Amino acid sequence: NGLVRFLSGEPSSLSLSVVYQPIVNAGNKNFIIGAEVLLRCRDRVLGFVPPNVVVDLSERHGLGADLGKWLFRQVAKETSQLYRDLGFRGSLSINLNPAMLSDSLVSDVQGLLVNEGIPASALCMEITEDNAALDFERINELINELHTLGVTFALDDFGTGHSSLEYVRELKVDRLKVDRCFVNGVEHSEDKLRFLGSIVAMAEQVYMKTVIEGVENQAQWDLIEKLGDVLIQGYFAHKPMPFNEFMAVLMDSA
Ligand code: G
Ligand code: G
Ligand code: MN
Ligand code: NA
Repeated sequence: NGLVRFLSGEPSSLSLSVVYQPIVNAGNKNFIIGAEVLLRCRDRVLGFVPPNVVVDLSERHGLGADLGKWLFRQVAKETSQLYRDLGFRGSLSINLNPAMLSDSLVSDVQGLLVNEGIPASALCMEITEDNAALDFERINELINELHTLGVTFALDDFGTGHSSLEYVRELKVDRLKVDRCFVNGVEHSEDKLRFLGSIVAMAEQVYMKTVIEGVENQAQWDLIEKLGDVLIQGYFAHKPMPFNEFMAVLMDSA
């Protein structure tokens, strides 16, 4: 099928690319600390295909590792350009699919860092319950090994079925990404705001940095800014954008 051909570099009806969504400081919207890398998939016949569909498909057909390698290569090339040409010093967050959380993750990452000449601190790995799959001991070993290099980790989709409190307690991650369902409507609900505030407070207690996702307007921003030293990722700051646009935004904010 198209995915197989694309990943092996042959002509294909499916084409993959990545976009970048900046992550900023709540206290200063112009301070871009990094970006999340998001997969975009287009089929000549079907048009836009949701990234999670392509990720699931690749997992089911044993192509998850190939997709991961493609993603890593893409991100490493572009990250090295940001570091070299723009003096960017932030981090790029990559969503790991289950097949990427394998024993070859550490050597794959090491290879990339050496080949592209980027520091390990330029990479953050986002994981969810789906890919951590309860083998906390094994995942923590991988996290430890990558921490030794300087790579950081984020627990994604926190608060949904994809990432629960147990995962926060067990996994040695650096960032907590609060799912956007907690932000949705927060400007109309004292209850929601208290909930969000308590998540931020909990993360602080266990030395994790919080990323609040899905901030879409000024009212939400103003409330969240007061919750503490948090990071924000959402349409109100920036939508996901192609690499060239991301470079331009970084240059504007520098
Ligand atoms: O960008 P968008 O809102 O369309 O993403 C939809 C879903 O697809 C999100 O849950 C996101 O985490 C997931 N996704 C996007 N890009 C990637 C990727 O590169 N790898 C994996 N595993 N998931 C991704
Ligand atoms: O599951 P994950 O957190 O990896 O996916 C992030 C997804 O959320 C991205 O696909 C991105 O397109 C989407 N997203 C980012 N910011 C916003 C926002 O402010 N509002 C909404 N509705 N979606 C967002
Ligand atoms: Mn994510
Ligand atoms: Na998320």
